[in-house]
Amino acid sequence: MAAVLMYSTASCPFCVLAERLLRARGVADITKIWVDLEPARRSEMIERTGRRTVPQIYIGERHVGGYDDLVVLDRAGELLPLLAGAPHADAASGATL
Ligand SMILES: N[C@@H](CCC(=O)N[C@@H](CS)C(=O)NCC(=O)O)C(=O)O
Repeated sequence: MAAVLMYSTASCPFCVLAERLLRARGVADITKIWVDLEPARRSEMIERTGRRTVPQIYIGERHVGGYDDLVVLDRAGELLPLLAGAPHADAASGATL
């Protein structure tokens, strides 16, 4: 299964929802980065993702986005293959990665 990383804060309902969905899809391990405790990691998140809100979720090398993006991916039937490590089409280039 692909590695899952989530930038989070302790008081973040969307982070709870994202974790719940990932667990429901069989994800056992989520690497959490607590940006409320580590300001440098918040800067890293913003620089890396271009976004300021949490959660910000990575599955493997792919930046999925926040909870709403995760739901879109799930409803499109793309979350499980991504978690399984299957190649995916890059939205920007259309290339299969
Ligand atoms: N549409 C976003 C909403 C995310 C959101 O609003 N997150 C809140 C925390 S639950 C947030 O980051 N607020 C700004 C902040 O904490 O600096 C998503 O689904 O992930």
